Amino acid sequence: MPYTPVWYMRQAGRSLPEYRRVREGIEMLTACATPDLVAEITLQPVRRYGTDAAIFFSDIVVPLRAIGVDVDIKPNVGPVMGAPVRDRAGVAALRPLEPDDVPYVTEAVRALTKELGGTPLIGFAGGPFTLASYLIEGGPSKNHDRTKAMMYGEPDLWHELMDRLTEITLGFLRVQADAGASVTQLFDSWVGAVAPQDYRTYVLPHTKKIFEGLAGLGVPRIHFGVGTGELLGLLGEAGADVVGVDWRVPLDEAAVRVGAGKALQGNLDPAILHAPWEVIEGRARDVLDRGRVAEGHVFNLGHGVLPSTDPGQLERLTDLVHEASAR
Ligand code: 1CP
Repeated sequence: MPYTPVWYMRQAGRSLPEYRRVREGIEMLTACATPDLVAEITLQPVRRYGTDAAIFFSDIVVPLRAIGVDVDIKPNVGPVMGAPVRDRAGVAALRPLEPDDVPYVTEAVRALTKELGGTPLIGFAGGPFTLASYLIEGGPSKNHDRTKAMMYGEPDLWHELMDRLTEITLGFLRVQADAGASVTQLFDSWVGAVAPQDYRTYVLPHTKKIFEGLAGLGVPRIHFGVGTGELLGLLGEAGADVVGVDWRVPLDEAAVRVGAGKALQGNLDPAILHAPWEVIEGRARDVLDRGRVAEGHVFNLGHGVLPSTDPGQLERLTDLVHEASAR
């Protein structure tokens, strides 16, 4: 590529008027199971911004719902479980995901890869800690207290749950890659809540298995979490090709923490998009400069696009990244 590639986590959805229009009156998980709508929403930000990748429109709880978990996405809340998973029976009910469980994913990915031509489609899944937290807490959580109670108090049950989530996640990523997705990203968004020694014991064996399982598919693997400054080395160790960095650690420092042989993705603070353009431009150039230290850089935000973001600023930012990094 003649410039640094750029896309944005959560580039589809909430901040786009064209998204709000097509979603009117349609529940989130219904939208995720409707291939025409999935394809349209996935393409909207690529058309508007000219990003170098599309991210598949879905959600991290889609594979859970597909294997029979009673989960819904409540507007302005997020994923909510009908019955939180807190014991052996709950864990035992989590069966592996088969391609037949998500025919609408295969159909939408196929249509999209055709439509996108040379633009890569990024498939994704939730990381095991993040999925475990939603299942155990029953919904979004600030402190992940029940999750950690199981992790520390019932380690055998914890590892059994993580084993099952690892299989489900691998299944979901395989379906997307088999249908044509050319990149995968594991969003372990909330794993920054655990200390490094606990990541090593309770999470790393599972994320390693996921990246090993993806190795044969020939798609680049991205690994991302929020607040993971102290975990960056471990996220690299888990086996991804690219480590996503939030805005709290500058990319030149992140490159040292992640270690050799990995590319970095990130890491403009999403809130900076609410600042005057001059501020956005200065900070974006700084991200590009620091990213040059890494062995490969994919420009992105440090987390998802905030719903209140002016799409015009993202359009300008995309052009800036292309111009400023042209070689
Ligand atoms: O009705 C709606 O519009 C609901 C809002 C919404 C949307 C647009 C949710 C509910 N999910 C999504 C789509 C989504 N989710 C995408 C599609 C790609 C895109 O928008 O460009 C992706 C990649 C996700 C992944 C996701 N879902 C993550 C990981 C990424 C991240 O932001 O860290 C997480 C943690 C979720 C859970 C979730 N789903 C929805 C919400 C509001 C949340 C977060 C709730 C919480 O704070 O715990």
